[in-house]
Amino acid sequence: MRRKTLTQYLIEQQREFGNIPAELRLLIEIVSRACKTIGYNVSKGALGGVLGSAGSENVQGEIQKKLDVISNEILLEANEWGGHLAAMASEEMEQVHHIPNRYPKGEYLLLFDPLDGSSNIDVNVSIGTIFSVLRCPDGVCEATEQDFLQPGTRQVAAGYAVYGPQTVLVLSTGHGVHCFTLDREMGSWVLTQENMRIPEDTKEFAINASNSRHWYPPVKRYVDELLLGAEGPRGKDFNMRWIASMVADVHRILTRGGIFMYPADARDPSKPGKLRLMYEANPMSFLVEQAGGAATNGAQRMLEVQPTSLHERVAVFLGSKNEVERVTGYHRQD
Ligand code: AHM
Ligand code: MG
Repeated sequence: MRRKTLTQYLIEQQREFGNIPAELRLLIEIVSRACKTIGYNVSKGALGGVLGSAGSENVQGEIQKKLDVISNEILLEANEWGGHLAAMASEEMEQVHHIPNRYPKGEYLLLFDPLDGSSNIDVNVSIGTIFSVLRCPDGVCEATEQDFLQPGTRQVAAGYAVYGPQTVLVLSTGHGVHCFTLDREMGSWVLTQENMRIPEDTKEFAINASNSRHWYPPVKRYVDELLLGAEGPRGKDFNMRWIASMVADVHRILTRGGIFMYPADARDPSKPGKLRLMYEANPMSFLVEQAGGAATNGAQRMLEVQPTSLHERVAVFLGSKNEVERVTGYHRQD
């Protein structure tokens, strides 16, 4: 059987269904090519001298790894010249990145976490890239942070790449979620799973339990009930997985279901959770909803949260619908 490549898939969508404008197709092709380059660098590891710290801090005050910096550069360079973007924003840059004047500008805004799961880089555990695409508001010549602050419902595309045992690209343009596997010999992304679906029920959950003493009561209640298993109110045993790379945890959930949680906790009430709304929570929530799952911040649908700043953090509950609704419901009762 001859499988479809990403290029064929995109052209088909554009031609037959009119789903993907040409400029968006170019954008996705360029991002996917950049992910290929990042994946190549990741796979070199110590041989490519890419492991370890870059000796700098990002806007979040986190020490940047060399691969954080390299991946950010790869995405910036790949996307500057195509004429498809109005501006970019990244976890690794405090300010909006403008398209240099020597290049034409386009109608889209691209946000990314260039290398997600940084703590796993040096230990050879799956890591990835997350991206989100918005339309630049009409009439804007020089996009500012304000232009990016659109709720997740406005995303026109979102996706991630996982650099793991296989390199995969998972993508949605609002018409289902599709998975492409990198054929390393051919250098092409090949469609390997169409219309990924998340089952509504699950027996698997993902949370960093080392923070449990800081959790607020709704999360504590929910996890305690899962841990009681068949003897508790849920009447069934649950299994736990935590990879500490959101891309890998979400990929598992898109593949076989589950719930992923990174809640806000009592450590620092000014920090609502760890993950960032605009380039982690929103693109992942878009994919999860497109696959039939649910995503909230504990209080409301994630995609309806109105962002107030580029790097704001948010509590995240996403995955199998019935579990996300249950834990969100516990927050409402609190
Ligand atoms: P990063 O973007 O700096 O890598 O941080 C985000 C990552 C997520 O991929 C993952 O779910 C989480 O941080 C793990 O956090 P922790 O180390 O607290 O378990
Ligand atoms: Mg991240």
